[in-house]
Amino acid sequence: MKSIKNGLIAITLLLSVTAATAQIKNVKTETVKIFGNCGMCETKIEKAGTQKNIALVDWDKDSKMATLTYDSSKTTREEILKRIAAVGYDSEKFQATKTAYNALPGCCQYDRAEATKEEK
Ligand SMILES: [Cu+2]
Repeated sequence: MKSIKNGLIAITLLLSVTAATAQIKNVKTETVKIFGNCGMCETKIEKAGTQKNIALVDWDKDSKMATLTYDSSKTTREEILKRIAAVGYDSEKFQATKTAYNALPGCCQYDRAEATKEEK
C-alpha cells in the first residue's frame, strides 16, 4: 500500500513538472552556473528566475548548475540571470550587487572572489 502511494506521488510530481514546461512556448533550454550554497538558495534562485508560462529555473545545489527553460520569444537568458542577481546570486554573466549579496543570510553567502568582496 505504501509503495503504491509513493508511486502515485512520484507520478504526480513528474506530471506537474511536465505540465509547467509544456505551458512554455518557443522553448529554449540552457544550463548555466549560478553561485549559491544550500536549499534556501535553491528556493530563492528558482523563485527569482521563474515566471509563470515564460521561464522555469531548476537549480542543483550540488553542481551549482541551473537549467533554464524559457520562451525565447518573451524573455532571454540575460533577463532571467539579472533577476537572480537582483536577489543576491552571481552567475557567469551577472554579479549581484554587494548590497544584495550582504543581505543574504550567513549560510547563503557563498564564496566570492576577493576582488568582488572589496568592490564598492
Ligand atoms: Cu542558502
